[in-house]
Amino acid sequence: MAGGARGWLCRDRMLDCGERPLIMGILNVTPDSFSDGGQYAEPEPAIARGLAMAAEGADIIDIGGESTRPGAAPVPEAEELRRILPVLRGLSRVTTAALSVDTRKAGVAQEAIGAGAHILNDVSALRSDPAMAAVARATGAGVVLMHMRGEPGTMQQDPRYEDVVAEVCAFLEERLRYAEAQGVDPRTLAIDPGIGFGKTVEHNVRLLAGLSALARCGRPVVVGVSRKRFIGAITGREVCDRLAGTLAAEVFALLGGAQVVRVHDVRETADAIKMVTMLRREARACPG
Ligand code: HH2
Repeated sequence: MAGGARGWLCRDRMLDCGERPLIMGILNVTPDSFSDGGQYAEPEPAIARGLAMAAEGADIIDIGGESTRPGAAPVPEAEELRRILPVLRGLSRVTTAALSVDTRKAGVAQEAIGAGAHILNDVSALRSDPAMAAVARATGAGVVLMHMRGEPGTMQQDPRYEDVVAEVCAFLEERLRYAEAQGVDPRTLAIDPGIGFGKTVEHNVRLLAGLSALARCGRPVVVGVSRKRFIGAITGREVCDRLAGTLAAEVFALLGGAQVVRVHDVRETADAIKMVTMLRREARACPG
């Protein structure tokens, strides 16, 4: 909303993130995700949930077969594929929403694209698997490069930064340079500060307050705050009761320059975006 990239190339589609922010609906087909773990572990309810999110206004459905919550255990490639492929295949037949796969494994990414995925959402920013950049280059898939300090198993053990905004920016700039050096089309790249990934409550708040620094990188900024722990810490609410805190943080992020929000609650986010887009347009047309 505050400048930034206007388009995001994801294989054969150019997603328009200049007019209004895009909604990335979360579909975790895992038994153990922190918020929706176990709800969509079977293909049928998962496909139904993906379709429902698209009908509610999701532009992108982000399918994850491995939880990255703090302390999560790694999942073998075959198991991750078993979880996500039927859902990707099923959804690609029935929805026009872009499909994203939340994975750090090049083998999973390659198969996922064969099954219809358009976007590789890599929380390790192409660091976990050296073959990931080649998959991105060869397929032209959209890529989310996310900042994470450490690994999900240990990342919340005393994370420290001198200047969290500057350090996250420098990391993402380096990852953009790396991807381009590997031959990945820069138009396919998006960046994400990785809210909750190796960060304290204060770090998350500072990053959201300083988001415009990321938007200056010139690529779409993706932000995922949905129901996360820092919202619980600030509001005193349990995971199932963090919608109001989530929406406030999302709207704040959008006004600060985020162009894609990764959310569980698509319907409510779509309403919030309609309101904020309208008000923002009016404020630009008639400042003061
Ligand atoms: N957060 C989670 C997972 N993937 N990807 C991006 N790009 N940005 C995020 O902030 C992000 C992400 C963690 O949330 P969730 O998927 O709801 O939980 P889990 O990792 O337990 O499956």
